[in-house]
Amino acid sequence: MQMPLNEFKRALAAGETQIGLFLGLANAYTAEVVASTGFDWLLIDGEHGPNDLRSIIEQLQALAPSPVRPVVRTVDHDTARIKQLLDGGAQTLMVPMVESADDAEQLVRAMRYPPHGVRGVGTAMARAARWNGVKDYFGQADQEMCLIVQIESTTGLAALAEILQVEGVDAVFIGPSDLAASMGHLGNPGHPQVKEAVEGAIAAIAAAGKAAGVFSADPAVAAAYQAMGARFLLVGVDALLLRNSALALADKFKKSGAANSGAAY
Ligand code: 3PY
Ligand code: MG
Repeated sequence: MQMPLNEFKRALAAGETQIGLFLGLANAYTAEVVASTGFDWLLIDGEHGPNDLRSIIEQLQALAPSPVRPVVRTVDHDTARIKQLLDGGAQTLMVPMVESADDAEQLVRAMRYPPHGVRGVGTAMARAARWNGVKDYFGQADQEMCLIVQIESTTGLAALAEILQVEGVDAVFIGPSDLAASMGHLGNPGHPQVKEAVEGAIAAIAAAGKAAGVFSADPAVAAAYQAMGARFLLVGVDALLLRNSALALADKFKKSGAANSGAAY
């Protein structure tokens, strides 16, 4: 069996724009529904979504037959949990709250086998290697890994220039909600100071030749970030799409209230 190629990494390297959606409902069935809707990538959210290793792997399995590119957001920086996700078949990880070049370097090492990193070896148990069925897995695994670090605090923002120098960081995603909180604007990612910080970060990331990503559930804001150079965007959340559609339909008959804007997630 051939090594599965990381098409998301290739698309980012080629400068292609990738439009994506958060999967926060944490199950394979709804992931499969969304996979049929035309998004370029889907973020299986292991940070805030109620996921565990098994539910993440089930979603990767559900998405595998579709051309949509899966990305998994980790709950934290833990090397052992990262190893389990990689063994489960995740090739692109988005890691929250990266605040220094040291953080980023440790994550690069977690995703690579020795001598370039510290990833443990256990391919007989690993879906990633199709249980030793992938030819030359060890020769190809590192190069198919894609690391997206999240900048979402004032500390991370201050360290952005040095984080961008770390070899092995493929892309940088700005988290406006946590960034807003860290700037004293909790719940207001659309605050002008936050938007200005996001715009500055997008420009710095693009100038360093890396792919910049960002989230906004407000289509006008997402389009503006795209126009400024963001190359991979999250433009909504599955749970909010379901809730807002249900609210709107119920409202049509019961006049119960307005849909949630989804500005803060
Ligand atoms: C944030 O906004 O804090 C995120 O992590 C996602 O955009
Ligand atoms: Mg965040």
